[in-house]
Amino acid sequence: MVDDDATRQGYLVDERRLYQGEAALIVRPAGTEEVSRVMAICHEAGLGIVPQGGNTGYCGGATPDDAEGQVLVSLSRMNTVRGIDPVGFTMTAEAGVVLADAQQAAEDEGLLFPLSMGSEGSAEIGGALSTNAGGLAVLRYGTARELCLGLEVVLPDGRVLHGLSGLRKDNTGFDLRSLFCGAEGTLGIITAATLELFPRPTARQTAWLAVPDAAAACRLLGRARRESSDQVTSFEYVTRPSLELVLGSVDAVTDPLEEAYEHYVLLELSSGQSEERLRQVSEAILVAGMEEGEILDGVLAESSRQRRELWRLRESIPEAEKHQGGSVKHDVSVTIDRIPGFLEDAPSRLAGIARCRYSVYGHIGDGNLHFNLLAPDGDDPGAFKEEQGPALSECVHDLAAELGGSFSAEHGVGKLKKGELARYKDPESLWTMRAIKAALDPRGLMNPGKVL
Ligand code: 2HG
Ligand code: ZN
Repeated sequence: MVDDDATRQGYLVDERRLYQGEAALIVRPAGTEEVSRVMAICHEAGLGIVPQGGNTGYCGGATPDDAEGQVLVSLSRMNTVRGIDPVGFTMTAEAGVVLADAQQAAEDEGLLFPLSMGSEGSAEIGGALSTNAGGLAVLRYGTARELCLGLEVVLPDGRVLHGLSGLRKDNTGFDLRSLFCGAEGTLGIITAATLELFPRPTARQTAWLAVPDAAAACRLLGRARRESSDQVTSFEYVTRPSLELVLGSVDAVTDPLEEAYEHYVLLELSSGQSEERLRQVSEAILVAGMEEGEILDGVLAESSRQRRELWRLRESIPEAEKHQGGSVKHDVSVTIDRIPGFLEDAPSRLAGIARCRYSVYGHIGDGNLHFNLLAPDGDDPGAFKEEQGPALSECVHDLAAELGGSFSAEHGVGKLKKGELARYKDPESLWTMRAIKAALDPRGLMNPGKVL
């Protein structure tokens, strides 16, 4: 149990400091049996339960609201890797294992756990699965849900669903594991998972490329996938204003190119081939991309240090936005062919609402844009977010919906985007979600006020 006020505070406020919660109790169970006992007691007493992992989420999904009598269950002490199967390429890890530690455990066995994101030093397996986190290598390896082969879940009344399994083929009815991935703790608590591992790539090639526009970036993505036999691991898009935020506020970073361009791509290929072979493949893509006008300029990393520097430019954008007092964040997805249309239409629509600065970047290889809006220079960021944020967000999300896209590609729903879920999700999907929630958690005790 956590009972001193200073430590409690860390659990009661979310990563983005959007929500300040209250909890009657904060408990840190050490194992599944303890989670089960806590859940059974809360169920009996009718107390709401808020599961929490690394508390790095963007939508307030792990923060209790201020309703009285909620119990916050932190999974962080459950941080054991229960085992690695080097033949079946799987890892069974408890919910509180930090992503970076899971990556390290796989690496120690010569394998790869590919779920990777800026917050991997704090984000935990349980939270990543509960929010179906994405990150920087989804294009090649999939989201958290796609990496999950089996789950152990404590149900709202304390019973344990023993679904840990390394089976790749098991067509025996409903896919329960998918149900809990992305449910954000509203159906039960994930306590452990069996996760898919991969061979470690022996070669990596990383390029920072200036491209004429997003349409050219999308064509280049297709080319890179085709010409490398799908060895593209990451294909990240960065616009000049986002790069400038980083160059202006993050230590020890430099623009890799001499000239300034409006649009960039961070391209990474990886394979089990030799470094020379992958280099040849990468160079052939870059030469063809230049000939076809998809690339204007670029550098191919010459060392792992330079690779890390290029990645730092991309990964530091959220931090650079924080230095500006934060942004009105959007995490939208559309099919890749619609990205250029989205980027073309959005500014003209937003111009009618409020003046703003843009920080647009994201996992364009997954059709996922972080379309973030900052206060105009000199304006108060807090007032901008509060006064202009709702109308700007509605406009961005409406446009994504019109293009058949999603208002939340990877950050989930939590508390922040509950209204959007009700607005944009079709009635039949909402009905199905509510029916599942009512069946598993009829008393509405699991993560009250989140998602639905
Ligand atoms: C990223 O891709 C994260 O860097 C954060 O999803 C995005 O801060 C953001 O808007
Ligand atoms: Zn992202």
